[in-house]
Amino acid sequence: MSEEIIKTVDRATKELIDKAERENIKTVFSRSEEIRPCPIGIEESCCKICAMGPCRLPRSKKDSQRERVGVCGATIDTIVARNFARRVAAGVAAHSDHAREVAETFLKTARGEAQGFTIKDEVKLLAVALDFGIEIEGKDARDIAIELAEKALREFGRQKGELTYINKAPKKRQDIWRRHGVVPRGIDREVVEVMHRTHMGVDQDYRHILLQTTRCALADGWGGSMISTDLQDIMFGTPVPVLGSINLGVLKEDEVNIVVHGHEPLLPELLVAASREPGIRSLAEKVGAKGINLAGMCCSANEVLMRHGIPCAGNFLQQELAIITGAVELMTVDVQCEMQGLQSVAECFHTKLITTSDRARIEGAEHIEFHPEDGLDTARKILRLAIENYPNRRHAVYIPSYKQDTVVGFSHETINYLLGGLFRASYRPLNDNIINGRIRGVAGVVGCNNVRTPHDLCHLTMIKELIKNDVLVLTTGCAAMACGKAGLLIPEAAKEFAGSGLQEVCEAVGIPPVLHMGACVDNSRILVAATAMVKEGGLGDDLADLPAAGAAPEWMSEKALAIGHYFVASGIFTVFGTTWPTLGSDRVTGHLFKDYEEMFKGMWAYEPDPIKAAQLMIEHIDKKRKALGIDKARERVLFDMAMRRALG
Ligand code: SF4
Ligand code: MSK
Repeated sequence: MSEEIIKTVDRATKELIDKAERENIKTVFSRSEEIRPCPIGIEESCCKICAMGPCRLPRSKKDSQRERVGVCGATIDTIVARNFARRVAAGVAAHSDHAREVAETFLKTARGEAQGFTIKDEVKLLAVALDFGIEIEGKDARDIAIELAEKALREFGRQKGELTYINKAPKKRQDIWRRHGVVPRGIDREVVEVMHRTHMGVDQDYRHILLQTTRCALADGWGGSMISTDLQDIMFGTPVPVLGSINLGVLKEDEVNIVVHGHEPLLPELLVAASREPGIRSLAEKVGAKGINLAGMCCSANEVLMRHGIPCAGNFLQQELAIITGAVELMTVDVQCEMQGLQSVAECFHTKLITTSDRARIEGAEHIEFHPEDGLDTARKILRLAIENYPNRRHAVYIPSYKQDTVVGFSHETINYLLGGLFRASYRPLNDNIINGRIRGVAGVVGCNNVRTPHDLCHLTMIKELIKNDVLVLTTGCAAMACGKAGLLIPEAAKEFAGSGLQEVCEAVGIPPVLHMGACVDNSRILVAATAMVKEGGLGDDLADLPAAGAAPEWMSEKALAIGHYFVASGIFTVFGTTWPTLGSDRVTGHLFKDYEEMFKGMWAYEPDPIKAAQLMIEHIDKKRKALGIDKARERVLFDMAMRRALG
C-alpha cells in the first residue's frame, strides 16, 4: 500500500482538500500532483536568455568532466548567477512597485485628494520626515506629509547617490556596503541594471553579477519595503497588539463573506471602513444576511488583521479552499500571490472574483479598479456586489469549524514600548535578557507556503524548535499565519512551547514567544528592530554581531529570495528550505554560502529539514554569543534551572 502524502498539518485545510477531491475541483494541491518540477529548472541549470537557446546544462552522470557552457560560451556559473539575479530583481520589483503605489496614494492623501484616507499617525510622520532630512519645525502635518511623499517618490527614480534609509543602518554595516560598492542609488535603477547586466552578452562574471544582485536586494529591504511599511503606518496607523481570529473557520454561514486577498492594504482599508457603515449593513440585512463578514487572505490579511482585528481566513495555500467552502460571496485580489486557479474554482460556486489593480487582471474575473480619488465609492460598490450575490449561493455551505485566537501587531515601535514602557521606550530589557542568557537569540522566520512541502509543517516544526531553545521568533507573511493557526501567537504559548528562559521573559512582559510583525513588506520592521538592538548597546556594533538568524522554510515567491538576500547582505545568516535555486553551480552556491560570510558577514544556507535548519540557526546564534563573550551567562541560566529542578 502506498504511503499517503501529507499535504497539510492544518485540519481546516485538510477538510477542504478532501472536499475539493470529492467534488472533483482542481486546486493547487491536485495540480501539483499532475506537474512534477523540472529537474534542470529546479537547480537553474538552464538558460533561455537568447533565442540560440534554451541551453540546458544539467550535470552529466556519465561525464562529470564535460564542460557545461551554453551555445554562446556562457558558463554554468554565469547562467545560474543570472537566473538568481533576475529572480531577486523580480522580487524587489514587486515590493517596490507596491511601495510606489503606497507613496503615490500617500501624496494624494496629503493633498486631500484621496477619498477616505487620512494621516493617522502624526508621531510616525514626524519621525520618518526627520529620517528624510525634512525640516519639521513650524510646519503643519499636511505640508510635512507632502514633502515626505515627494521625497519618498524620488527614491525610486534617483540616479546617483545613496538611498536615504541606508543611513538608518549601523555605521559599520554602511561601511561594509560602501566597501563592496553595493549601496543602492535608486530603487528602479538597481532593478533595471540587473535586467541589463543579465541580458545576453553583458556581465559574465558570476561574482560581479551577484554584487549587483546584492545592491538590488538592499534597494528592497532598505528602500521599497521600508518606505511602504512607514507610509502605510502613517496613513493607517502603526500596529499595536490586537486580538484577532485566524483560519477558515472565521467565515460565517449566515453572513455576507468577503475575502480581501493580495498585498496592498489601500483598498482593504476602505473596505473595512465601508463595511462598518450602517447603510451597507442594512443592505446586507435586506437580503437575509445577519451581517457583513470581512476576512483577509495572505498579506492583505496581515495588514487588516494587525490594524483592525479583521479575521484572517488563511495563508497562501488556503486561498482556493476559502471559495470551496461555498460561503464566499466575493474575493478581491490586487497584486502578488494570487493564483490564477482562483477563477476556475470561483466558477464552480457563486463567488465573484474581482481584480482591483490596474497592473493585474485575471481572465474571467470582473475588474473594478481602485483609484485613491474615489476609493471609498469603489469599496462601497464592491460591498454592494457581494451583498447582492448572497442569495445566489447554490451549494451547501461547508465551513470547517477551526479558528484560533491570535495576538498580532508587534511593530518595532510596539516592542520598544512594551519592553521599556511608554515613557522610557527602549530595547534595553531585550538586550539585557539576551546578555543574561534568558533569551538565547532572535530569529526572523518568514515567507510563504509551498505546495512541494506539507503546508505549514516546516514553519511550525522550525519555530517550535527555536522557541524551545529560548530563541525569540519574529515572524511575518504566511509564516506568521501558520503560527497563528497553531496557537503560537498567544501569550499562553510561552508556557506550552518555550524554553524556561524565554518563557520567563514572555510571562513577565505578557508577550507570546513568537511575535507577529506584519506582512511581507514588513520584514523591514525586523531590520529596524535589529538595528535598534545594535544601537541599544551590549550586542556588538553591527547587525552581523547579533545572536540572530533568519529563515524561510516554505518559501516559493521571488519576493522571498529578495528578502533573504537583503537579510544576508545586512549580515544575517539565513536558511531557506524547500529547494535552492543555485544548486546547478557549485561555485555560485559556494560564493553565496561561504564567501559572503567573508564579504558581508552574513550568508545563505539551504536545509529542507526544519529541525536541522533550526539547529543551524541555533549554532550560529551560539557562535555569535561566544564572539560577544556572553556564552557563559547562558550556561549559568541553564545551570540555575537544573539546580531548581533538582531542588524541586
Ligand atoms: Fe544559450 Fe548563451 Fe543564449 Fe543563454 S545566452 S540561451 S547560454 S546561447
Ligand atoms: S503572501 S510572498 S506567499 S509570504 Fe505575502 Fe505569503 Fe509569500 Fe505571498
